[in-house]
Amino acid sequence: MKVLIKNGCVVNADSQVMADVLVSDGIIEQLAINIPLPDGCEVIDAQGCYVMPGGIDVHTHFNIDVGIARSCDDFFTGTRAAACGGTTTIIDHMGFGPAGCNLHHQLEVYHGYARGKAVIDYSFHGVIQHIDDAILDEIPSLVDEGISSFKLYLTYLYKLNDSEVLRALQRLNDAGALTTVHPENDAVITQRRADYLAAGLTAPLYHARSRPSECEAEAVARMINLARLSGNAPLYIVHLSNGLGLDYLRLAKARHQPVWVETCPQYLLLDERLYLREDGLKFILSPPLREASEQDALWCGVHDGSIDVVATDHCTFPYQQRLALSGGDFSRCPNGLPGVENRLLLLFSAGVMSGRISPERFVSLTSTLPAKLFGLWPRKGSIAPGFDADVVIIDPKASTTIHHSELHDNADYSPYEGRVCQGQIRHTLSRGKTVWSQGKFVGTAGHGRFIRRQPFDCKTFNH
Ligand code: DUC
Ligand code: ZN
Ligand code: ZN
Ligand code: ZN
Repeated sequence: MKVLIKNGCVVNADSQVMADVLVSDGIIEQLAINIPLPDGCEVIDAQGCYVMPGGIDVHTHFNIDVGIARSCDDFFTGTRAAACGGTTTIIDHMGFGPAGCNLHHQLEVYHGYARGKAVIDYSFHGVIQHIDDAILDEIPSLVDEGISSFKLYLTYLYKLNDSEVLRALQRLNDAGALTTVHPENDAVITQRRADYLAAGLTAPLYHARSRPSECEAEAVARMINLARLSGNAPLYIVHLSNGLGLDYLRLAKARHQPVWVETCPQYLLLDERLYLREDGLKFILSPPLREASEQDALWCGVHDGSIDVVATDHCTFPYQQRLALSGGDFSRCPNGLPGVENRLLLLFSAGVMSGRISPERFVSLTSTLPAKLFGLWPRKGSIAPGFDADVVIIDPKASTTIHHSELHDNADYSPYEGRVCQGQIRHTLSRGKTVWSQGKFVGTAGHGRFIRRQPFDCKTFNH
């Protein structure tokens, strides 16, 4: 089966050329000017559009049980929404199992969640929910099974203490895995939340007040130092929301430490004044939305290269469920925002179309660097011969207004409702198969495959 994408501007992380792209059996076969049309070949006209590597969203939480609720996008609705927004691979976080649950069991459960349901390709991050010899001994065989990154939490029920973090960093590094971390200082949160609740201050704004920027930045700096003490273990900071944390990361990068950092559209585009709205519960996530000035600091990092990846942290709890569970009390509201369908368009509009970043940098942030960091390279993350034909076609001249009624996730709202974006996701191909075209989802459950990821390799980077 062949597909020819004609007349587009093909963008990779390091180049931009006017060229046609020939796809054969799901793989990119050729990239050249004026490729002759083979017999029986499907043609996609990309005149006036960017042809880019499909998005890779390395931060989702489908189906996750957070104790008080389960996120309501599963591997069908979650990957369907991703596909409609131009994302062709997701890496989901395996949820917490029961106390004492082992990593292999977690993996088996997640294969069961995704198999036959996913519309696009997928993988999982391991989650280290407690530390003992048995868990640490399991890590190498999970890496062999294609799970080459593991998340540590410094807060929530499964938080690790510093000595546990040191043990995990060491073993993950030895096994060729990348450590990722949710950095927030749990003691600060516990103290402040108790103080606000005791004073009867339960409105959504106090969610943000109970987890200030310093609480996140302190944990970022601590993790940088613990990684350095663990044989310079590679470290990936998820969902950075503030400039102070970014300054600590810049310092570590200047000292050639192997650290990388992700931010998310919500931290670039939304701010804490939303907590004052009557529907402020819609915006409860952790870390919380910050003061508007933090957005400038993050955009600066997106522009100057000190922020490496933009992912979503997609984690869907409907507004009606938030209201019912919390009764308006932030401390009883499940945390997380939906957004997997809007990541590319939001960053394209506010980044590329507003002149803050180049199309090449957009590709690096949304696809190429995620592929390299998380062991999907050299199979995904570029439009080049031999790579999977995961492609998104974006029309920069059309505009899109975000309305939840037109999205494909299982939420009952969008945090970006009514936002006008310059650009439109015209077409998404997953391994050569059209999954989104001209405003219609045309993918199928079960087309998506589990991708066995390569071990982390520091030599891919200039550290
Ligand atoms: N933060 C959220 O808001 N939701 C999911 C997990 C997380 O770290
Ligand atoms: Zn288990
Ligand atoms: Zn997190
Ligand atoms: Zn998360």
